[in-house]
Amino acid sequence: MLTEKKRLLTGLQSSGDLHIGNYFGALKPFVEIYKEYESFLMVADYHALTSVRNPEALRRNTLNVVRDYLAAGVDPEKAVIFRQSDNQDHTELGWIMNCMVTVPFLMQAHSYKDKVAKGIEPNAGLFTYPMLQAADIALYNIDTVPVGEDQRQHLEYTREAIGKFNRAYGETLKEPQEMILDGVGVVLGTDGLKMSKSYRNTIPLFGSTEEIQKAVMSIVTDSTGDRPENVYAIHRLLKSAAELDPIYEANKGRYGDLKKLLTADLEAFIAPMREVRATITDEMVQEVLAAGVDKAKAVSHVTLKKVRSAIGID
Ligand code: AQP
Repeated sequence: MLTEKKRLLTGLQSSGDLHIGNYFGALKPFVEIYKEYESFLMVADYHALTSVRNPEALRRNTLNVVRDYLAAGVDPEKAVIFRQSDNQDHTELGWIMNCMVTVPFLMQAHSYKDKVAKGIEPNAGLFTYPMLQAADIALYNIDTVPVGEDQRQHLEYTREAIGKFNRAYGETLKEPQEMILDGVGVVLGTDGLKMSKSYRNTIPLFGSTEEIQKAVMSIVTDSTGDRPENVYAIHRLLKSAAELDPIYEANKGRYGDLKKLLTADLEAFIAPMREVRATITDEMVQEVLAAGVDKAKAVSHVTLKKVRSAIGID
C-alpha cells in the first residue's frame, strides 16, 4: 500500500552569515531526515527584514543562505528550496494569522522580549513575526518543523493561531509539531549566551580558518573551574563525552591548548563543506530558487484558496 509522506519544513533568516548554532539546531536535523519526508526549505528573507536595512546585504545574505543549504548537503531535487518573498501567499496568510491572535498574546513571546532587551529595534514586523512564521508553516500543511529551542514557543504560537482559525472557520489548516534535538537546542555563543547572528557572538558555519580561530579564542572562560565549560559545550557538538573527557582531564586548566584543539576539530568539520560551497555559483542558486518557488506555489495556492473561501474573501 502506498503511504503518503509526511511534510517537513524549516527556514533560516537571511539576516547574516549562518553560524554553527543554526547548523546544529536546525539545518543538520533537517539534512538528516529530509529524504524521509516531502520537504520544504525556506530562506526567510521577509523575516530578515525585521533586522536588516541594507538591500545589498539582504540580497547577498539570501543567496548565501541557499549556498549554505546546498553545501550542507541538501539536494534541490529532493527538497523544495525557495525564497519566502518569491511567494506572496506568505504575506497574505501572515495577515490573516495576525487577525487570529491578540496583542497581549504576542507580547508574551520570549524571542521578542529577548531581542528588545538586547537593544534590537522593536519594530512591528519583529512583534508580529510569529504570525508570519505560522503562515510559512500552515501554507504547506507541515507535520514537523526542525528548530532550535528558541523556536519552541513560536511553534506553540503557530498551533494557537491555527487552532483559533480552525475553531472559527472549520478544520482547514494542519497543526505542526516542532522537532528539537537533545543537546543542540541551544548552542551557546562565544559569550556563553545563545549564539545568534545579531548578538555578535557566533562561530560562522563557513568561516575561514582565521575567522574560526579568532572566534574560538574569544570564547569567554571562567577562570575558577578546571574545565572551560563554554569551550567544552561547543566541542560536544563535534565529539562524544567519552572522546572529550580524557582530553579535558589531561589538559586541566590549559584553556589555550583546549581552544586550539577545538579550533582544529571545527576546521576539520567545516573545511569539506566550505570546499563544496566554493563551487556553488550565484547562477546555480538562482536556478534552484526559480524551480523551488514554482513547486512551493503549487502547494501553497491550494491552501490559500481554502483559507480565502473559509473566511469569505473569495
Ligand atoms: N544558538 C542556537 N542554538 C540552536 N539553534 C539555533 N537557531 C538559531 N540559533 C540557535 C536555530 O536556527 C534556526 C534559524 O534561526 P533564524 O535564522 O530564523 O533566527 P534566529 O533563531 O533568531 O537565529 P539567529 O542566529 O539568532 O538570528 P538573528 O540574530 O538574526 O535573530 C531556528 O530554528 C533557530 O531555532
